[in-house]
Amino acid sequence: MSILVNIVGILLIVFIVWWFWISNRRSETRVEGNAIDIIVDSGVYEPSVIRVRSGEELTLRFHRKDSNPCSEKVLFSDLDVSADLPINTPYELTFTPEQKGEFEFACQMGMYRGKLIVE
Ligand SMILES: [Cu+2]
Repeated sequence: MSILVNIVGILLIVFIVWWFWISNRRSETRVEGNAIDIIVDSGVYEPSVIRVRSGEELTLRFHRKDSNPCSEKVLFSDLDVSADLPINTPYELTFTPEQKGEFEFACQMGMYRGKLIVE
């Protein structure tokens, strides 16, 4: 019985690692031009890891399809940028990331998570 519990526990860990690391890594995108479309649906930003150049104006075009109020806000807490996303209407968030580094962004409760990599 305890072996079964261990196996379930290990499978759960594998799933969590896959969900938060591998599946996220797969949706990494480098911005071509100065704008990128981001789908907000089913608990994930797609893409969730976005590479951009520092000092260039950047437009993130959010397409929110999730009616859950949790997905309404997007917060870049380290960059002092935030927005309220309407449902089924593209929302353009434009700013210029000046500082190089990795900046997490998330919904208000941190269920949706993404990362902006400024190079
Ligand atoms: Cu949330």
